[in-house]
Amino acid sequence: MIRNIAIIAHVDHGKTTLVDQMLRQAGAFRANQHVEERVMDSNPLEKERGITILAKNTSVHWHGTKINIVDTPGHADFGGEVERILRMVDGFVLLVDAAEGPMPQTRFVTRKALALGLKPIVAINKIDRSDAEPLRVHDEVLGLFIDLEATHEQLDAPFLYTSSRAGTATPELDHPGTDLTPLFQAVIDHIPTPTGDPELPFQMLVSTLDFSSFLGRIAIGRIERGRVRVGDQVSLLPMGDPGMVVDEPMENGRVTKLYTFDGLARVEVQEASAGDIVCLAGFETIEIGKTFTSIEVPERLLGIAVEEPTISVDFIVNNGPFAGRDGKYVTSRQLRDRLFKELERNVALKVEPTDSPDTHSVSGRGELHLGILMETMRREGYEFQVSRPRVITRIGENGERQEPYEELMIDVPEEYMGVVMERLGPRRAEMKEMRNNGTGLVRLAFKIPARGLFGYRSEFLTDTRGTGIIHHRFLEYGPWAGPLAGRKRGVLVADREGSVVAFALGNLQERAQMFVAPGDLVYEGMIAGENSRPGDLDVNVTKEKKLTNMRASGSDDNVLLEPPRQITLEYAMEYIEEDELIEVTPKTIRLRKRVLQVNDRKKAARAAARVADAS
Ligand SMILES: Nc1nc2c(ncn2[C@@H]2O[C@H](COP(=O)(O)OP(=O)(O)OP(=O)(O)O)[C@@H](O)[C@H]2O)c(=O)[nH]1
Ligand SMILES: [Mg+2]
Repeated sequence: MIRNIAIIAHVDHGKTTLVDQMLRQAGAFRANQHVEERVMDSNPLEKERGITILAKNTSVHWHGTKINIVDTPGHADFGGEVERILRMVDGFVLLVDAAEGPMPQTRFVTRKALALGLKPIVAINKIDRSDAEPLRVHDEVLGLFIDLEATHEQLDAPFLYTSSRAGTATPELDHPGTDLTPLFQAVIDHIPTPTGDPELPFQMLVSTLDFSSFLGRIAIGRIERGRVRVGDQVSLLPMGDPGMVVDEPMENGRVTKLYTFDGLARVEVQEASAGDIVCLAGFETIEIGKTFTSIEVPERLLGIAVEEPTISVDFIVNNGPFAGRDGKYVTSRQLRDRLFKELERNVALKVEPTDSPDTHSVSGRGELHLGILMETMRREGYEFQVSRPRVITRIGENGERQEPYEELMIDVPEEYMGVVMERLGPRRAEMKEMRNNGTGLVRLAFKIPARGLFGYRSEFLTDTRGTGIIHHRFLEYGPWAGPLAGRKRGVLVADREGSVVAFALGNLQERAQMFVAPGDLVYEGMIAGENSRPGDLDVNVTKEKKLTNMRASGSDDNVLLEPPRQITLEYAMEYIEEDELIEVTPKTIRLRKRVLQVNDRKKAARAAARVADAS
């Protein structure tokens, strides 16, 4: 007996924590086994950031039934991944935070899951929160289901009130849950058993990919029908319309390895049959959306469309003065090879060469998607530079230029509503909804060009003193919104190479927020801080105090310095302008001007002014 479920939700609503508890309560761990919190977030970046990046499979046994579980990422950039894995399950557990209620990503993943005809179980989660309003959220989820045209059967979904953290579920708030038994029972009772007939010819859709240096590409999916054994000859069909495939080139080969999921482990098996989720290796041309079949009956399943990227950046070889000091891999060849290798698993990514062999255009689903790639590469020892992100425009049906729009949702204390609206106006945000829940918090929903959001997050956090919550996700393509104002403040640019001196910063910090600290190395053209006014300033951050007697540099003063602003990759991507670059190395992230020499920049500015005057 098998059940296949996906756990879906908006970011942070508690999916991975719930899977932890399901594993624990179903006895997936040995009694004395030490297990880390949110064990499914197994890659180091996931642990560090506390978010799920890749969907992952696991399984538990509950009273004789095997439940395959797919934990999914909640961040909007990875929505495509959720959509793909939904093809290997028969039902889903939708988690909704009992205080936040349905959020943009809740709507997105729920729409996809309902449209596939999957059976839902709703878990109103985090009911232990002091601001939880489970009954209100219950109604909101029902409203969402109706809005998304759920079928009668889907509307009949069991609703549970849960705390992932405590590991409890209950169908009735008056009777607090003690464990997850009601959830397991709901899965057994309401999620259908996979219907595929094991006696029919083998057929399986590749829903996700994995890669191992030992086995090469590994396909993960649910066996639609039939059975498969290690050593079997099977066909991997090319992409195309569903139905019988005749006269198309396909890869016929032998299955070399088969695994199923069992708790945190993958277990090697000799045979698997309809309904189970397996990993299958042995084929070179495995791709998401392709169908495996028996040789005799090459019948293709409906494929999976991979979502189109919406933003792109240039990855450029590091040509700054400090190039090669930190990194192991710095040449254009190494950069190129690494970027193309990424395409094996990162299916929503695009890499394109440009006119310059030093530059590749890399496109993805958002800043987090691209930021994770950059972070991963720098940890592997790569060094490179990144341009300001551009939105990917397209041409509409009537030949008009279109750009991506985002759905933006903001929760703020009432007193900050004014400043939010004031900032978003010039960014071309259009308000769609405003709701005051009476507790002093306001929820605002906007539609805004993706471009308009660049750089807004950090402004928002400052404006609302960290009390606000902001979420956005891709909505649709719409008309080009015209020019948008760039960064309001200029930057301080180092005018020479050297080591940063406290004395110099002491003099500058009145009118600037620094990005560097005493002792840091800077070069001419590197950005050292933010000017509190518009316009860039060339400054000497290596300037020593005139010494009257011998003192060591750097420690020559008792100036009290504000700590420098921490520059993260995502922050940098939002921050920089077109004439600037991010220099990424394993040890540091620096911002710089594209043109490094002060004089060259001045010349370029004069030339630009002349062009502007003439037009
Ligand atoms: N109060 C409370 N906090 C919870 C509960 N479940 C999870 N959390 C907290 O919410 C945060 C996010 O939990 P995760 O399990 O990582 O959420 P997620 O849905 O997997 O997040 P993504 O995978 O990034 O979308 C963590 O800090 C958890 O400790 C709960 O039932 N109650
Ligand atoms: Mg998670």
